[in-house]
Amino acid sequence: MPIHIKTGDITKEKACVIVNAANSSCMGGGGVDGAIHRAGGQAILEACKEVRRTRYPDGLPTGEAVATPAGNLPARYVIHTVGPIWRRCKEQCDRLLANAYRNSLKVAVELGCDSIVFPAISTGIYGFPADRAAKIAYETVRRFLQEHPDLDVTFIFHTDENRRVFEEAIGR
Ligand code: AR6
Repeated sequence: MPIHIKTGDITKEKACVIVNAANSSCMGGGGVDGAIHRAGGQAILEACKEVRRTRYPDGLPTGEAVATPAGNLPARYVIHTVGPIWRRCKEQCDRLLANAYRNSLKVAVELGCDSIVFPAISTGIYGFPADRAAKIAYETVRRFLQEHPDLDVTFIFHTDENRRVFEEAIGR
C-alpha cells in the first residue's frame, strides 16, 4: 500500500481513523486538536473524559495513543496521541515522536481499520522541527507497513509549504 501525502483539512477526511495531535489532558486545545473537537462535537469530548476517568486519570503520557468515536466527523474514529514538546524533551524527542506514530498505528490495527490519516504531530505549537519530524514520521510508518501492508496511510498538511518541507525531508 503506498503512503499518501496531501494538503488539506484533516477534519474533512473520510478515513476509518484520523489522528489528533492532542495534549495529555485530552480535553482539546488549539491547532489541529481544536479543529477536531470543534468539528466533531461534544461526543469526542465526552469519550475523552471517559478515557481520562477509566484509563489515564493523570493524563495521557507523551507517545501514547487512545481511540474515541469521531462524533460528527466523516471519519469513524479519532486516535488521540500526544507528541513531545520540542523544548522539553531533549534527547528523548525523536523516540517519543516515533512512539506517537507507532502507537497510533497499533491502535488503528486493533480497531480493525484499513485507513489512517496523520497530521504533522508536534510540528505546530509543540515546536518540533518539521524536517526532522518528517523523517521520523515517514520511517516509522514505512517500517510498520512492512508488517501491515494492507493499511492505507495518509500524511495530511494544512499548507502546501508544510507539505513541501515534508516531501523534501523524505526525498520525494
Ligand atoms: N488539518 C490538518 N493539519 C492541521 C490542521 C487541520 N485542520 N490544523 C492544524 N494543522 P498543532 P502540535 C497542522 O499545533 O504541534 C494543541 O493546542 C499544523 O499546521 O495542531 O502537536 C494541542 O492541544 C501543524 O503542522 O499540534 C496541544 O496542546 C500540525 O497540524 C498542542 O497544540 C500540528 O500542529 C499540540 O501541538
